[in-house]
Formats: sequence, structure tokens, C-alpha cells
Amino acid sequence: MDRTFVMVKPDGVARGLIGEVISRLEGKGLKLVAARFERLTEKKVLEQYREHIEKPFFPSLRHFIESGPCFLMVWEGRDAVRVVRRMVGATNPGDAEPGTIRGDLAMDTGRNVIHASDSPASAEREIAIHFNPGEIVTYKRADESALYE
Ligand code: D4T
Repeated sequence: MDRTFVMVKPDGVARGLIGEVISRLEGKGLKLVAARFERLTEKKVLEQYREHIEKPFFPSLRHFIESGPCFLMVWEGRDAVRVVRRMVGATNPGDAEPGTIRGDLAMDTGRNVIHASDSPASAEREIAIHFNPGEIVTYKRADESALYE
């Protein structure tokens, strides 16, 4: 099983979309293995978005992410990184397919509700930024034998 890092951004928190996001991922069959509500420090935002630091949109992205609490999660499942990215949809919500989280619930690239890791290597890196190994729990979902062959 793979793990991926998912974050409801401050716009999603302010709009009351945490439950909707969790519900979609749970319904798909992914397993929530860690979660925390947190207002990210500047240090964590710089680590999280390190590949974007030189980009023109970074100052506004950073200001926005630091503007309010985020809901941080780790989800587990077969091919979890790819599956969640497909459920999240394109970065620009105007291009995101209907049925995706951004396609259904967002209007603007700078307010696109959710972040999800884009590769297994990013997932490992991002999970380590936000969670200690001890915060990630192991348990069985009762429906696992019905979800996987
Ligand atoms: P995240 O990283 O938030 O899951 O988004 P994506 O993986 O889909 O998109 P990204 O890394 O290219 O962008 C990171 C983050 O920056 C915001 N952003 C992006 C922005 O505010 N303006 C922009 O022009 C771009 C490209 C949105 C997502």
C-alpha cells in the first residue's frame, strides 16, 4: 500500500469543505492514517512548496497558505498518490474535470481548496515535513476484503 499527503488549504477550511474532502476519499476506499489541524509556520510553507520559491506566484501562495489553518492528512491505499491526484483534478479549477474535487468545488488556481502529493517521492518528503512516524496509525478498515481482490 502507498501513502500520500493531502492538505485542505485555508480556503477549503474557511468554506467548510473538510468533511466533503474526507468523505470523497473515504468513499473511494482510501484509509485515513493521520490527521491534524494546523496553521502552518513560514518554515513549513517554505519546505512544503520549496520547488515554487522562485516562481512569481510564490509570495501570494505563501501569504495565502499562512493566512489560516490547514487540515493535514495522510491517506493510504493501492496507488494512493496517483488515485488522489486524479480525484483532486487540474491545478486550475477552470480546467479541472467535473467529478474532481477542484472541478466540482473551486473557481481559482489561487484558491483551489486542496493539495495532494504529485509523486511517491514527494509524498514521502511531505509526510515527513508534517508528521512524526508515531503519528501515523496502523489499523484495518472492516471493508478491506471487499475493496481489494
Ligand atoms: P498543489 O501543490 O497545491 O497540490 O497544486 P498542484 O500540484 O496542482 O500545482 P502546482 O504544484 O503547480 O502549484 C502549487 C500551488 O500554487 C498555487 N498556484 C499555482 C498559484 O497560486 N498560481 C499559479 O499560477 C500556479 C501555477 C496553486 C497550487
